[in-house]
Amino acid sequence: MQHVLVFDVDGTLTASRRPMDGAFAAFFRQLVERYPIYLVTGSDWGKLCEQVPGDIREGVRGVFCCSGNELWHKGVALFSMSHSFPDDLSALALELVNQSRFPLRTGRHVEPRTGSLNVSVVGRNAGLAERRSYVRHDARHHEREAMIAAIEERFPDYEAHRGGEISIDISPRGWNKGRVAKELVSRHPDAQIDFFGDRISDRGNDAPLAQALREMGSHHHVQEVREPAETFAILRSRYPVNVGIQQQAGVA
Ligand code: M1P
Repeated sequence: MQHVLVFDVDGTLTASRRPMDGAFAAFFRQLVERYPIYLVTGSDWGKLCEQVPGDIREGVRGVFCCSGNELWHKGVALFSMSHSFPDDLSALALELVNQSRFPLRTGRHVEPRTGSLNVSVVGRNAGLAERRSYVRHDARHHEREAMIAAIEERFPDYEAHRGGEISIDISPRGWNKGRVAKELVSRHPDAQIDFFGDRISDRGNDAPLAQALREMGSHHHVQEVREPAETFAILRSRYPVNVGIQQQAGVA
């Protein structure tokens, strides 16, 4: 059975908002030549380009951005599903940001994206140290969980998920990564889809895609990882792509 490999980006292929590791990228290039591969990120295309090398972006079959609300192929947007969010939803998001007892604000707290709103108390301009500090705060106070509950209670037609480390993604109910499953299955009806994500448990934004694939058939495989190094290790053991290269080079 053909395998189609599908990857979340932040936390799965790269550290949050960081470029892909060089050794991992070298291995991944070989994988791209052998398997149909898709990337599925909550981020937009611009941020994805800062993280994933150009030849990998060109080589994959598709990149779903903004939680599946955009599909890109070779640098061209094939579809884009926008939504106009109610002003009072954006106002509530800002109110929750302002109510937080976390002391730092770096700016860009409510970022509109195609079909989703990204909300972050520390702000999208946070550097690494500010990010780490917010991650500790959130782990201690479960702040994002409380924000998600407040948003979904007041706006039941919308859903919210923890984004990566410091934010939540809000979208109209059903406009989540789960919709990607249908598109993948219609493109590869007889394949086994192997999905790797770091935010599958606890209402993470990879959960809807994991759930949709599980519902579509037990032959699909969902793998939760803790970090890119774990993804790399699993891929190396499951898809030993450099065997052919070693053989070509005369290595026994
Ligand atoms: O792709 C995963 C997430 O990456 C970022 O998360 P954070 O800044 O919270 O670590 C955001 O772009 C988020 O929207 C996205 O889902």
